[in-house]
Amino acid sequence: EINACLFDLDGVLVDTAIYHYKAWRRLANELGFDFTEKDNEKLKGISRIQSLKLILEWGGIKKTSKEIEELSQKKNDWYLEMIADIQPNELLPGSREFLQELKDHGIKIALGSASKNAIIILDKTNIRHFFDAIVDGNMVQASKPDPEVFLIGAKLLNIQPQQCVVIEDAVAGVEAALAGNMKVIGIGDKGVLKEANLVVASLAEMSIDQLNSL
Ligand code: G16
Ligand code: MG
Repeated sequence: EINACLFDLDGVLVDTAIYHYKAWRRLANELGFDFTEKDNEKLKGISRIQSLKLILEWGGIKKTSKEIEELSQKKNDWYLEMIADIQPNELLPGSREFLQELKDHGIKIALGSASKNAIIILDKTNIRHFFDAIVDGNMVQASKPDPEVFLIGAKLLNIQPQQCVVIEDAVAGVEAALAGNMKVIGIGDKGVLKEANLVVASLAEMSIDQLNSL
């Protein structure tokens, strides 16, 4: 039986994945190279610093840790500019409705995001009140595919991992959920999120019944 749902944020509830992509590409371009949307899949769900290290590798560029810190700050400033005016209408299809359906059925709700900007986004899109627990990038030591972010969420909700479903758009996040002994629903492409227990195109396709059939 499923008693809790743990949501990833970027790419699941809100369409912020595109802003991360734009900001990282701007940085790469400034450093004299580019990367593709396919490369970008590898950045989803991993931390800011890890993303930057991977991008620098792609560009064949070496930087000191001080420079890495400055570059990640620069990307984050651009990202914050892009999300400054984010509106509830940038919630992905079905997000608010599915959160409401879970609430109506007494299923606990947690956030499990790698982002350090998660709370800002929950506030601006008016969905923070749905969450019984919020775990974000400021609270974890190890990032996805490590299960830490979801295990902390389950603990805060006081629900066993086996009774949790994670909803994720990233390969790293699907792996994290499975490593934590949780069920996982992928949002996006079946070919990419092969390991998920179920893959749907968006939360608009989700219903409570599907949770218990996993
Ligand atoms: C998100 C994105 C990642 C991003 C990470 C850190 O995680 O998917 O691409 O690198 O947050 O974001 P920030 O720079 O805002 O701390 P999630 O777990 O919500 O998908
Ligand atoms: Mg995501």
